[in-house]
Amino acid sequence: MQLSTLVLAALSSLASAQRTWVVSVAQNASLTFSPDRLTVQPGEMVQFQFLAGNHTVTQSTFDKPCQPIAMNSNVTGFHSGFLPVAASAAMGMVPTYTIQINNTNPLWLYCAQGRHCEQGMVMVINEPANNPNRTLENYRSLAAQAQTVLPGGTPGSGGTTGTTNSPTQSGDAATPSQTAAAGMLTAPATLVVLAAAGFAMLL
Ligand SMILES: [Cu+2]
Repeated sequence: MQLSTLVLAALSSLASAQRTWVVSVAQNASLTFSPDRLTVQPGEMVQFQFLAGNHTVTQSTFDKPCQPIAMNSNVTGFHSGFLPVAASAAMGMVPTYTIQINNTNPLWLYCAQGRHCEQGMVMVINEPANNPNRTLENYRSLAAQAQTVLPGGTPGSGGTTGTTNSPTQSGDAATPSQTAAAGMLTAPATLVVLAAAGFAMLL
């Protein structure tokens, strides 16, 4: 009895740990993350699927969009680096970058390519519910007046890269994570991020 309860608890925690939200990067070659606002529970994964062009997903603070978070805080943050969409597409794959969310702190994210951030290529995970100033709209407005900084250091830090078989529709679908298990890195405590990069097979 107690044992089966334990097993169930273990199974359900496994299931929630594997839940993966998908964000399409540059869908239809647009300068967008889609969706650009996600609410994610601790333990769940977010997989960025790089569909076109040459982009990154990089963490900033709210107050200094378009700059790596390490420039403006003591948080290391994560940065996917540029993922080789064209090279992957030739192999029928889509490059991915996956992070695990460890708490409900907001994560403000931008693309560090060119002036994409200034042009609005930003998003938020776990937008604060009780702070009318810290909204995605305000972050995007600040970004429009910012200057994009490409992080130094090691690309792919803080996450896991890989590929996936087929791009899923962006939005609310939860899909099994194929890359989560392989490359978990511990993240700064305030951030709560594990990430993985990978590739996915195109249909
Ligand atoms: Cu971009």
